[in-house]
Amino acid sequence: MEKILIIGANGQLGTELSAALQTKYGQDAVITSDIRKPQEENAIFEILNVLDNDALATIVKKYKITQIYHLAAILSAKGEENPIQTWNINMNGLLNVLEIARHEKLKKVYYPSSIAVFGTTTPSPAPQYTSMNPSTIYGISKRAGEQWCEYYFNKYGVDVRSLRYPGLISYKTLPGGGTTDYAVDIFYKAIEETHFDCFLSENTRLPMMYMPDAVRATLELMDAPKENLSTHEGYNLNAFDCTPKELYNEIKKHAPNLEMGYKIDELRQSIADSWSDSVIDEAARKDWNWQHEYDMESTTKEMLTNLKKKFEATK
Ligand code: AKB
Repeated sequence: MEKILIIGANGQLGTELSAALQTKYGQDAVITSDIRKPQEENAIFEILNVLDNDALATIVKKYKITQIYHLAAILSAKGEENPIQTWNINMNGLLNVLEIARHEKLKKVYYPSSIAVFGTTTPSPAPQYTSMNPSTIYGISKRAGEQWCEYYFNKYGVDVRSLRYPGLISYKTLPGGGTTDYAVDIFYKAIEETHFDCFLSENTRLPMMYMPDAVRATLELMDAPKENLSTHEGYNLNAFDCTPKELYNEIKKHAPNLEMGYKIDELRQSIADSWSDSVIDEAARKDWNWQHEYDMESTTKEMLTNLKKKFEATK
């Protein structure tokens, strides 16, 4: 029987992945953890700072954990406020997880990577194997993390798997501190207000994905036969790409009162400018049959419908 530990379960991806894993494996099979208690406890929960090796080992032994999903990380823009702390959390957290996986012979580990591994020398669209010179500490730590994953797989046989997520668009939990966050904020403004100031310029194109696709991709990768996987670094993962202007025009079809202005945040603009506009995910499609379901149009419809329901339920 699988026992799954999710580290960083309260975040944007963690809340939805935890729910999906509970549906797949059962309530008792999923142990959620984070540095703070969640607002609502919908699962077995433990306070855990991933930098605390002893606490991590105690939880792994207490629940006889067989798989870890290590999601805790500081994102691209937030990470620039304190690069050394970001490196410490993003890198040493992963090394603690890989070490426990090796010593306790865990069956599988999941490690999220990101389009932040790409940089100004990466061609656009970005191939799976390409030049990478990440410009943020988040990107540098994700790229190094990918390489550590490949290293632990080759040297110690730790079955660690990874995806390079694009910007994730979701309505359940807000992202925090990323460069792609505008693509979530704009939907909240479309429902709650009539004006949105975008911190990226109108033609900044970035890869994006609706959360249900990201969750399904994660589960499918983790279920794929090991012999089919050609890499244990992050797989490129594609759904659609868009600019703020294109997303705004799509939302405006459903929320005609929304107006958008621009208040450019130089840090996040320079990060976005260093990332590839889109990615080539042939390897994911070939190795484990990845197929996205949502494009910009269907993501927009789903986001607006679900956010409306969410706001009505809280009234
Ligand atoms: C960020 O913007 O930092 C994240 C990411 C693309 O990894 N959403």
